Amino acid sequence: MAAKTALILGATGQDGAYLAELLLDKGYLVHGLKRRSSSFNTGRIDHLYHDRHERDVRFFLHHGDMTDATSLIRIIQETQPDEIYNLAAQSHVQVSFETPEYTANTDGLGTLRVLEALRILKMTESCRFYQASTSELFGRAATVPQDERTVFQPRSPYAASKLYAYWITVNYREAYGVHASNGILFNHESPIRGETFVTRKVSRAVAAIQQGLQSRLYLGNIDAKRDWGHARDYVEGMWRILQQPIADDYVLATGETHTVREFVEAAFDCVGRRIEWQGAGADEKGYDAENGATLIEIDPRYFRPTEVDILLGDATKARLQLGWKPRTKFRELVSEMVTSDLETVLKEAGRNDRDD
Ligand code: NDP
Ligand code: GDR
Repeated sequence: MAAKTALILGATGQDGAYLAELLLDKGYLVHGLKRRSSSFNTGRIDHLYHDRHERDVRFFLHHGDMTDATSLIRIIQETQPDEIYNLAAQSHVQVSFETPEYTANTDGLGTLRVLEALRILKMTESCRFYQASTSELFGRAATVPQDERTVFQPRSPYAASKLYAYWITVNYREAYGVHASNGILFNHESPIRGETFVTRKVSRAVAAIQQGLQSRLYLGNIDAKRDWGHARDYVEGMWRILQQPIADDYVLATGETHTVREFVEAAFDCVGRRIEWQGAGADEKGYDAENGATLIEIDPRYFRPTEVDILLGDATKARLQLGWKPRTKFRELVSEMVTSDLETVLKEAGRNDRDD
């Protein structure tokens, strides 16, 4: 049987990198969309990339943008994928309050552009479509835990844009018979998570503080609760969703929730430091229990205009229908991230020494 062809939109991001690796392992031909940037943006996938002139090359990158329908139509036409994974997005919730129109254009209309390209190219039957939907859709949901039946109450321009993308995916499934599915994924992290998401910000800071390169970590709302899993486990779920005979929508989650505060404590614990907290609200501080040094301060700049207080997912449907379950436990995730950042910080410090 001929190898399947996949197109990953957002191939340069955290999930794109893990998914490309998974699909290449499964024998797929993988095409990825990357956008033009003034500096290199392929660091996460460079290890997968080989010169086109080498033999047996199965991973290709194409310049395009979710805001540019012409590029999307051209790339889909040229690559003729069996499966499209739409992971491309302005994915930072706080940034979406500052760039709401761009976020809507990329995350919301971008999804429409891809689905419409399938119609224009008469590929509604030949190509399956995965949409990276999010637990942020639940927002201020009244019920905990959240599953596929929980009512959406988005709390940010990001979530509102993803709400449109969710429903347009459902609509193209119902109206045109596209095999189009939503994965409603709860937070998933890894050592290659973007540096401005809270988990990676914390793991990097712990490593830098441990090496004496940073003195403090400034955070926003440390009482927010998230259901954090590992990206490696979640891309496996994305693939399983597209292998189902009938398209459907699935929650992927660990079923455990932790506060940002607990993540911070667990991360410092990885380097043998215990945190004590004093004060409240914006005046709260975290101290090193041993020597009393202030390690964490609250900076209200990181408070969001509207916050999602608690996310906790129920992935029973995915477990029963996809046979999917997350493998990585919270503590293992934190430890893997801190260990990786300790190595990175040491390498960077070594490079700087050489520059001196
Ligand atoms: P990242 O932010 O790491 O990656 C996003 C990807 O989208 C990057 O490749 C980025 O390119 C690309 N991108 C951004 N804007 C555009 C654009 N205008 N045109 C083309 N490409 C663009 O996100 P993750 O990998 O963490 O998440 C993947 C998807 O899953 C996103 O849609 C996110 O919203 C969603 N999601 C993520 C969850 C998580 O916890 N990680 C949970 C639920 C949903 P570049 O590298 O150049 O920035
Ligand atoms: P989130 O992830 O908004 O859940 O979206 P993020 O890590 O940005 O925030 C998680 C929680 O931590 C609180 N927080 C801080 N957040 C950041 N970024 N920086 C801080 O300094 C800080 N201090 C506290 C936040 O207020 C929030 O409550 C992620 C993204 O990957 C989305 O694309 C995805 O859809 C959802 O997860 C599920």
